[in-house]
Amino acid sequence: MDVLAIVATALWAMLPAYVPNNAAVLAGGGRPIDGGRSWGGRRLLGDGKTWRGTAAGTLAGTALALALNAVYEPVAATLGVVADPFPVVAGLGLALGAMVGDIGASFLKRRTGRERGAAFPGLDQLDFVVGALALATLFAPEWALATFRPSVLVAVVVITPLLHVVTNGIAYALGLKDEPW
Ligand code: CTP
Ligand code: K
Ligand code: MG
Repeated sequence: MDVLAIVATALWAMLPAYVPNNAAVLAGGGRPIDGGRSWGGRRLLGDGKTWRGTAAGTLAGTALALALNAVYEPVAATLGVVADPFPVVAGLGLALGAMVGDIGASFLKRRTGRERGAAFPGLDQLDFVVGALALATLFAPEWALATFRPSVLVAVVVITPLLHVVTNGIAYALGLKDEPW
């Protein structure tokens, strides 16, 4: 695979994991997942992790995988994407995994004394990648292992933080997000 195909595959395959966080920002609110409970004097997760945001993010990411499947023939071939269409469970794994990774990061932030909205450089940019890859591999092992070959995995880990910084900066500038991370 040449570099362009590697990058195209990385972006295409991770799109269902990129969208959930943004959908959660737009749809978030309502009952927090931790129900307001604390542990060791700190919130378990905090008010920033809600059932509604998590459900909306998971649905949006899964729906995007199906939408990408619908345009697979012309678009994937044109871009040089080297991946089979998303099995539904792969889309679900990527989307739910992204949400779970982000929730896990909030758990770690609260345990380390960081308030809601505090930055945790590195973790903020990669938490959802780890969750998405883990659940996609669990739910759709054949597809995930064939898609995320080592070169594609390296591209994902390099490109995602850059993309994360840019999209969150835009969301912040548009007033959709309280902090640019
Ligand atoms: N959000 C949500 N449910 C989620 C994830 C995000 O409702 N599972 C919404 C919340 O309104 C949240 C916003 O998206 O405030 C931004 O998400 P994020 O930056 O992840 O949360 P923070 O509020 O910064 O909280 P934390 O410090 O725990 O990351
Ligand atoms: K976050
Ligand atoms: Mg935040």
